[in-house]
Parts: sequence; structure tokens; C-alpha cells
Amino acid sequence: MNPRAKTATLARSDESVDWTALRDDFPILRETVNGHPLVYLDNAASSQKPHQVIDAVRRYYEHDNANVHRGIHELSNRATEAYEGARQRVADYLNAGSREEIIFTRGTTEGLNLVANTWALDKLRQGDTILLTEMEHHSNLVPWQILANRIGAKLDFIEVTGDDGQLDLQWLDEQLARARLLSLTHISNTMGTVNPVAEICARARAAGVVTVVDAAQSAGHALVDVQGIDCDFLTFSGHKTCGPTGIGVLYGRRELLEAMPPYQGGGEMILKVGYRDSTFNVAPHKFEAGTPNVAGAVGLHAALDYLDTIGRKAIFEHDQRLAKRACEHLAEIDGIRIFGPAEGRSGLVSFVLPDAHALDLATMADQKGVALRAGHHCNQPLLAKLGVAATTRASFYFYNTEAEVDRFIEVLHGVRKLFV
Ligand code: C6P
Repeated sequence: MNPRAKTATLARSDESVDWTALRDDFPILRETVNGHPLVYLDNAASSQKPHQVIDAVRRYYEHDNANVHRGIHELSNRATEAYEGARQRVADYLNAGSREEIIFTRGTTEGLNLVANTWALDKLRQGDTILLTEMEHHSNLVPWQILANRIGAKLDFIEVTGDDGQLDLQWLDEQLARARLLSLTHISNTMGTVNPVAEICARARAAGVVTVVDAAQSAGHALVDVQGIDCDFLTFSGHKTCGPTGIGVLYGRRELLEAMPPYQGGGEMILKVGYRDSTFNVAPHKFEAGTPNVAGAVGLHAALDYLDTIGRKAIFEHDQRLAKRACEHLAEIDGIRIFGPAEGRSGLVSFVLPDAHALDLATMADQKGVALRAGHHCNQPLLAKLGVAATTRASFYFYNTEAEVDRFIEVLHGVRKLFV
């Protein structure tokens, strides 16, 4: 274990939480859809928001709203305090060394594009290799393709072994020896695989390879400790962690951030501007041009408080328990293909039925109030490798219940009867 990792944190167990009572915090869970109680199983796409987050955003707009870092007036000071307070909260949540290592972005996608267009564009040269995995979301693939085409760099991939969704790490050291940067997902949004990112980043560090972790599917569900993982960059989205849309986070190791060129130009990111030249602000402000999403940061702060009050260990165990229950029931269906690892998967399950198309299934489940996702899940190359055009995905969160898993299975059986 890395000595800087946060060890004793958030160790509350699954059994000590009243999961059903937590549902009352989420107004949207009282919705009915097509005349049925909503069963929301599309949490990997976006989570729902507790009233604590909604109230925090409302309170900010009703009492503190102004621009940040600019005014000398009271409201601007309050807004600045709220914004920088949120930055500190994120630093604590990720166990970052300091809040200067936290950049606010629009989401995971922007975090990855930021690294590609700053550190990587500055440091990588023609012929350099960027190492990815075959299970990356398009957000962690397309920015690297654009960069590679621009500078003449090469892409290499850690292979996925098959339907079990494991990374084939047997060639990792050889691949790292040829690479300058490794960017990989912590949890796969299609397979539910939890990748051993700390082990992989340690091997990358030994090979002198800079690491980027896509924590879109893990930050709201599990303990994500940047010093424990010992990565160089890590990014996530607020909207998947009970926070608002339009706000996200990029963590960057301080030494790297300080040496990096800015991302976008504009207000906030400068120290002094002349007609022909400018000097830039220090990190993280150097990477946050223009008026930031202050209300989003305030909402994210409330969301992270909310998640830590429950406990991330307990949340992860709960998610896993629901996914396991769903997998056990799904496995009883003849000819079903379930993707992802048999053991240790995160709280989501993706599958293909022999007799019903994924999109038809999700459409008909919606008629019964069950929200699923169907399609390629922004994983087109992975699905092509697996030989499927689309899967149906159920993704769980702490406010889902066992009764909802059973309802999903019941609806699935009902829909199948229409096809066979
Ligand atoms: N996956 C899903 O339904 P943004 O859109 O920037 O908040 O997150 C992008 C992203 C990046 N990496 C991973 C692993 C992701 O799962 C996602 C978003 C959603 O699976 C929408 S496609």
C-alpha cells in the first residue's frame, strides 16, 4: 500500500445503512413513468440528485450568486469562497495533496481533452506511443486519436480478453517500455470491470510513463484515492456522482500542472495581458479560462458531502450486491450473453438476449417504467471486437433496491414472452 494512501476512511459497512430511507432524499424517485413507479437503472449514464444538492444550488443562487475572483463586494467574496471551498472539498474527496491540484472542468470528457491538449500536445512527439485499453469510452479514445493524427504519434492498446471483460496484462511491461503515456478507465461502463489501476500505475511509473485515470464510473461509487493510485491525472464528472451536470474535475500532479501550458485563453487564467503577449496565472486557474460554473461546484460540494455521509465502501458493496443479484437471475435465461467479470464486477450489468434486440428491450421496459440503456454505450470498438452491435445495460446505485432488481427481471421476462 502506498504510504500516502488514505487508509482508514469511509469504512462503514453495507448493513449499517438504511438504504430505503435514503430514497426519500431523491424527489425524482417518486415519479411515475407510463403509469408505473419509476425504476431508474441508468445510473452509469447519469445519477439522480438528492434534495441536499438541489437545495445547495438553489441556496447559492438565492443568497450568494456573483462572479468569482473579481469583485471586492460581499457577494463576489461569498461566491469565491463557495467555489474555492468546493475545490478543497474535491481535494479531500480524492485525497489530493492540495487543492491547487484540482481543476474544474465540464466533465470527464473535458478533463481528458484538457490533458491531451496541454501536457500531451506539449510533451509528445512524432513516433511516440500513447497506450490505451480496448475498453475505453469514446471520451478516452477520440481525443487521443485527434492528437495522434496531429503530431504523428501512435496508439497501442491493452487487450480485453473477451466477454469476461478482463485486461490482458501479460504484455503490459513490454507495452509500457514503448509508451510515453497511459490512459485507462478505472471501471468499464459496459463490462463493469474494476481495473487494478494502482498496480497498473505503479508499473507505468517504474517505466517512466505518465498515467491518466478515467474515474467517470468509479468516483461516485467507490473510494478513489489519487495518492493511493499514484496516478498523474484523474478525471470524473459531477453528474454521475449525485452532482449537477456541466461540472467535472481533473486532478493533476502539481509538478506536472505547473510545467504545463494553458488549455484555453481568456479571463481568469492570466496574470498580465498586453496587446501582443500575456503571462499566465498559476495552476489551477491557468486551466480555467472564463467565468466558471460556480453553482455546479457548489452542487458538487454538496454531492460529495452526501456520498461521504453514507460511505463509499458501503455504496460500492450495495451496488455490487444488486448487480450480483441481477446477474444471478439473468444467468437463468437460456442463451443469454452477460458481459463482464463473474467475480468482483461493479454495480452494472450488460447483456444480450438470444431472442430480443437490445433497443426493443429497453424501449419496452420503459413502457413499464424501467429505465435501462441500450446501444453501444460509447464503446463502439469494444462492441465490434465482441461481435455485437448493441447491449442492454442495467446500472445500479445506492438508492436502488433489491425489489427494483426483481421488478427489472420480471419486466424482462414479460418482454421476452412477446418475442418468443
Ligand atoms: N458514460 C454511459 O452511459 P461525460 O459525458 O464527460 O460526463 O463522461 C464521459 C465518460 C467517460 N468515461 C467513461 C468510462 C464513461 O462511462 C463516460 C460516460 C455514459 O456509459 C454516457 S456515454
